[in-house]
Amino acid sequence: MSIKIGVIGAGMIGSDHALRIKDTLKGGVINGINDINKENSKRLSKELGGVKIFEDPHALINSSEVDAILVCSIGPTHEEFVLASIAAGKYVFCEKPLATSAVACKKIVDAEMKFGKRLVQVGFMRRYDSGYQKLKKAIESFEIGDVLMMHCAHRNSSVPESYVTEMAVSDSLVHELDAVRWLLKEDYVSAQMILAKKTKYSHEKLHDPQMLLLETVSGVRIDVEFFHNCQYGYDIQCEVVGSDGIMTLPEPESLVIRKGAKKFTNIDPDWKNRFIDAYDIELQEFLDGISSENIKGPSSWDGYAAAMASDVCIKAQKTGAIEPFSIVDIPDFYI
Ligand code: ISE
Repeated sequence: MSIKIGVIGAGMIGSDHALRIKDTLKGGVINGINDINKENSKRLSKELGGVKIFEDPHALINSSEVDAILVCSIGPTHEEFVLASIAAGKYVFCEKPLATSAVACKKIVDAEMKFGKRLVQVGFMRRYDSGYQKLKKAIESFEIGDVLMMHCAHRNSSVPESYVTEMAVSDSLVHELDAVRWLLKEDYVSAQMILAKKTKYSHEKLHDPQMLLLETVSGVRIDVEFFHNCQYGYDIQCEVVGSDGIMTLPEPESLVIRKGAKKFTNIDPDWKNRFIDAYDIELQEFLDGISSENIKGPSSWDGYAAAMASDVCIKAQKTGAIEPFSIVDIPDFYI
């Protein structure tokens, strides 16, 4: 029997997820949607063949017509909707960030532990990307010896005026903060943020580009360039430097074109396409986790760890100093 899903947030990623459940994945059916923007709800309802629109997100969460919730609304709303889903005893897939502060994520962790079983999966889809998985496997088998450093880049062609300096961390950099911690199986001890020379393509409220320098418990150093108006496309880079060699995240497959005295490959400007397979796999795993009552994907604790890291990075943005992390032990519940 199909799992009945309610989707909160019918914008870009919410619509994509709903349509992949309808058209590509197995075991789920969208039974209700909600969006603060009525036009979005109407459009998505139509694309899904007339799915019921709920005016009130809490009515959707508590409806007997849905078994599980996808939270795809804007970041500041996540805490409220994830907590309400846990209170209703419903499985919930929450897009990143789990919440916009570590304090809010900790409330989710506490509520889930109190409930007594994992209900939450966080949308850190890079963990499902085949390139990142190859890197992880190679790191774990010491293919290049001990990891010493990593160089990462996260570039968007452009972002809207609503995208401000802090969001560059909580909305974008949060992917690296999770992916690097997952790849290395280590927490961070310090972060320093460097605001680079500002591009002429950025707007007043976004300092762009920026650089982050992280250090892990064992002393691995990671630099991340994040650049939100790079103009040329959506580009994610990750190079791992080890004691015995270097490994690079594979580029997405792309035709090599020879034309007009040039040889080139295209770079997709849309971030939704870069990890399209990973999105499919993470959501299928969520549906399968519900069926087997065993949610295995990125947990509330992972969302909390990423939010603690985001908070430190946002502080470091303001102070320009090397900011320390507090080390928090992971509860057995999440091991
Ligand atoms: C966007 O909001 C995302 O969610 C993407 O995953 C991220 O890589 C991008 O930088 C954000 O703008």
